Amino acid sequence: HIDDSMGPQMERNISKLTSNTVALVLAGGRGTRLKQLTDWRAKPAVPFGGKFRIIDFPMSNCINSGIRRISVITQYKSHSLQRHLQRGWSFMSGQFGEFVEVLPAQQRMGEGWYSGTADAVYQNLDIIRYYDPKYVIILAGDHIYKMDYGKMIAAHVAKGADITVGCIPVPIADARAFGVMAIDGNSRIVEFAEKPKNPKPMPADESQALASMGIYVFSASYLRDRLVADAANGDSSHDFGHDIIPHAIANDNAFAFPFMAGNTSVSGYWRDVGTIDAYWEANINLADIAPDLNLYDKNWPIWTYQEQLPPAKFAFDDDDRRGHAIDSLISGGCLITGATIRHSVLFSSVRVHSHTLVEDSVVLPDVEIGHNCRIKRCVIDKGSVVPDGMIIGEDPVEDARRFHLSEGGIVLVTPEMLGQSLHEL
Ligand code: ADQ
Ligand code: ADP
Repeated sequence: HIDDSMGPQMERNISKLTSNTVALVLAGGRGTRLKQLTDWRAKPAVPFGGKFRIIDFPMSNCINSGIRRISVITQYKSHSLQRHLQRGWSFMSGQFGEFVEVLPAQQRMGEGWYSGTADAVYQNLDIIRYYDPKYVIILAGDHIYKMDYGKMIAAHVAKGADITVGCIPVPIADARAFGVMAIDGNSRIVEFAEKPKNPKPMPADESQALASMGIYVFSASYLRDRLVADAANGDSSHDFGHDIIPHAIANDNAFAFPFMAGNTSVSGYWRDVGTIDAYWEANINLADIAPDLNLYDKNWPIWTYQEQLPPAKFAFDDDDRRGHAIDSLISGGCLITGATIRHSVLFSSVRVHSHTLVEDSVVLPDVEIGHNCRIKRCVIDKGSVVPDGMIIGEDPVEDARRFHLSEGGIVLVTPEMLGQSLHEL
């Protein structure tokens, strides 16, 4: 039984476990449902919350949980991700055996790229073996949440598990996007279906299904044995959700670890910001009066790389019109002159000119919005220059013609759509 009241002995025990753990952050997937936001970057590198990138959340969870050996497995369009990790996450010197390192697909075993999530780990088994951890925690680089992994590893050990899968209830309507499980009274996983057409509801609540969060604690020797066997299996797709977990449930000790208040530092907040609508919603929620995710918790800091920038500035324009923002997150280096910002998130170094209104919008770094614009319910990608007088978010037909209009009516604007070519050769 894992006691939630962390006594000194419990804390010592957990820190022994976390120091014996290596974290592997899977950060190679494209995240196609984020549309043009992932044309030039991997999903874990997508900016989030004014000054972070998505991957900062699982990485910070590791550091805050006492896991100080972190390997990030990259593949798809990893340049900005690698640059971010290099600039922001190289503070662990290696002196005490602590590190953050990047493991790109490099054909260590065989001649291919990573063909699935399990293959991505298999191809790095020799490196993991060299570090010789007792436990390996496998994380997705693309979820927003705050979680103490130490408690999950402690539960794994207490149950005598081979694999422990983090899980969370999700609305049944969303469950088809996940691995869905059923557990017994002892949290043993008794059923698992990867992205089922008809997800099984939870016994206690028919409106919800118990979803895999895609995070796994493995005993290292078990992981090695299973991945070697899986690699030799020509019928396998070499994926954790499709192959490794179903096998473990049928043959070995697989347990679930529920993510909820008590073992998290925020009550059960977990978002897969996989679509433009979910991305917009999760960012805009931070500008609400009582956001679901607390970024101001000094006990659980989210670490990131930040450029040295001057403070955000709000200034009058030449007509004496006040530049101001309400219910908004305004990051360093922003300059708001004679414009109104309402219920929005402005990332670093955004420039908004006079007589302009920005409302319910997420504006990524280094965007310039001209004079006399009206910008509503938009996500504006990094480096965009919105010309004077542009109106976005009022006419869906026009928005869909010029930009990307999401199902939920959010307009995604990128430099390319504005006729800029940042990525020309
Ligand atoms: P998916 O959401 O489909 O399902 P998947 O595409 O397998 O997730 O990617 C998981 C993670 O691995 C992501 O962070 C992704 O970036 C990374 N990744 C994907 N392919 C990779 C590759 N070739 N090399 C390196 N990294 C790669 C999984 C589980 C479900 C679970 C959900 C929770 O299979 O059971 O419910 O995650 O989101
Ligand atoms: P707008 O085009 O929106 O009318 P301006 O470019 O005329 O805005 O700038 C108005 C005010 O904003 C300036 O008088 C100044 O106070 C402030 N400002 C503009 N640019 C800078 C800058 N680079 N650094 C600091 N403050 C600036």
